[in-house]
Amino acid sequence: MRDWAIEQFGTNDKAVLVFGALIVVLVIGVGVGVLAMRGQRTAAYALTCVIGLMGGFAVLIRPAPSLGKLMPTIVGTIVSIAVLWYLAPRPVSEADRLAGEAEPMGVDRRRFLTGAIGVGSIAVFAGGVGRLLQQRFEINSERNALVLPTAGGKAQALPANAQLSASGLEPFVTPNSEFYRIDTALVVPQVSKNSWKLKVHGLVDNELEITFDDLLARPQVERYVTLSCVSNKVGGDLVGNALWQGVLVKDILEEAGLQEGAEQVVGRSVDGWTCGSPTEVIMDGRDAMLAVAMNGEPLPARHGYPVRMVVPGLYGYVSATKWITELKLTRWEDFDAYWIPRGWSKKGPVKTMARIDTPRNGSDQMSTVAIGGVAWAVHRGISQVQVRVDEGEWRDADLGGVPSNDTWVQWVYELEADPGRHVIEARAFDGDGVPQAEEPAPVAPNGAQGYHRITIETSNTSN
Ligand SMILES: Nc1nc2c(c(=O)[nH]1)N[C@H]1C(S)=C(S)[C@@H](COP(=O)(O)O)O[C@H]1N2
Ligand SMILES: [Mo]
Repeated sequence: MRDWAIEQFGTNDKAVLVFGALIVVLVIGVGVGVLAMRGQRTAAYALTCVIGLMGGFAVLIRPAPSLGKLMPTIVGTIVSIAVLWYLAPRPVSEADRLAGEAEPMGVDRRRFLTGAIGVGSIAVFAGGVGRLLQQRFEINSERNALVLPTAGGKAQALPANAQLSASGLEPFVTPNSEFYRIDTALVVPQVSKNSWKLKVHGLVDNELEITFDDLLARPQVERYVTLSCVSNKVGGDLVGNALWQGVLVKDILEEAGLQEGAEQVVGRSVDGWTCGSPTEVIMDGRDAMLAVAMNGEPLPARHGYPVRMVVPGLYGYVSATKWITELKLTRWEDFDAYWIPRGWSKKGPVKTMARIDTPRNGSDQMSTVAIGGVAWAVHRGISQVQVRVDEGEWRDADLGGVPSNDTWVQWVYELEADPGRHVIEARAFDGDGVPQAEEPAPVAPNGAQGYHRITIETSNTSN
């Protein structure tokens, strides 16, 4: 069902899930009400309690359950029972019946109506106050006030030709507001830098506990890194490129001292989500970092404020822990991170991929038109992008500049085609000259592959 929902709703899956849950609660509420009106009060109470218990159970099987997290369910169930007790019609007493109280239903109905309006108003008021209170816990004001130290060393230069001029290309640096978001959090965690701590433990010589101020006091680097999701389909948009600032994970692990068998670096977030990266990848000299800034600002809450991990060359699900609070060193066999038992590979190196961004699939174009897009093989770099028309010869595209092998590259190919329908395909070669895989594969278990292909209709006159 989860796979179907993600397929249908894509990144709107959370909104659909919340809306669906509200509908289900509403339907159950109507059911409880109908039971109560029919005089089956015991059944109505029982159903309310069962729903409460199911809610409590759902909280308990989440990572890091606590009394605080159980509270909304407990309070909600108690309030539901109280409202039910208050609104449900009382059985007419024998005495009243004998005394000939003529319209028990009429009386009940009036009582029910005023009662329901009263309860409804209180509910709306309480909900409004709750929302206002919730804003007090939002981290935006803290984040807006935060001034980060500038990264030491040389800022990485962006070549002037990183951004090519063809129309329809995405910006080389993805603005934060447009950066894709993928995570399992229904509500964006609000983590204050003041309470934030990173625990480094497991197979290390010295356990570390690092506060946000400790982290900021360490040497910082600033690097452009392209981040992509293993769930990105061929041609998909779950990929973005940003300038990240942070502390190298390698420095921290060296200080902690790696022990024999520390093969996997498990990142854990405040909401219990986990992922595992190969220690050798983190330590091999690439800019794997604990990032505090994204495109010159503190991390946006939805992208992991106050600290997240970014590892060039690994898909997000095995490296990019947002709201990170823990790094644990383990053996591969000793721990499976969140997505592993759900059918995804333990290791997730980013696959080489070319994407066509312009023109749009299915569009009408002039016979002379610029085909363009991006290609990435994060950390291996891109050496070549080629385009072919109607399965003809592969032709080299022109590549833009890059600050390093850790980012995508823009490419453009000037097409001159006869009028008619054309299939355009692109493929990329990584820095070692290895072409991207041709054989299509779905996103699970370790990333989609195959050529991105579009169809356009060209003519000699513009329309
Ligand atoms: N805490 C947490 N971090 C997470 C995830 C998550 O579900 N929870 N998802 C990961 C996945 S699958 C990806 S692709 C990246 C996406 O990062 P972004 O939302 O900043 O683009 O975050 C990673 N970090
Ligand atoms: Mo992902």
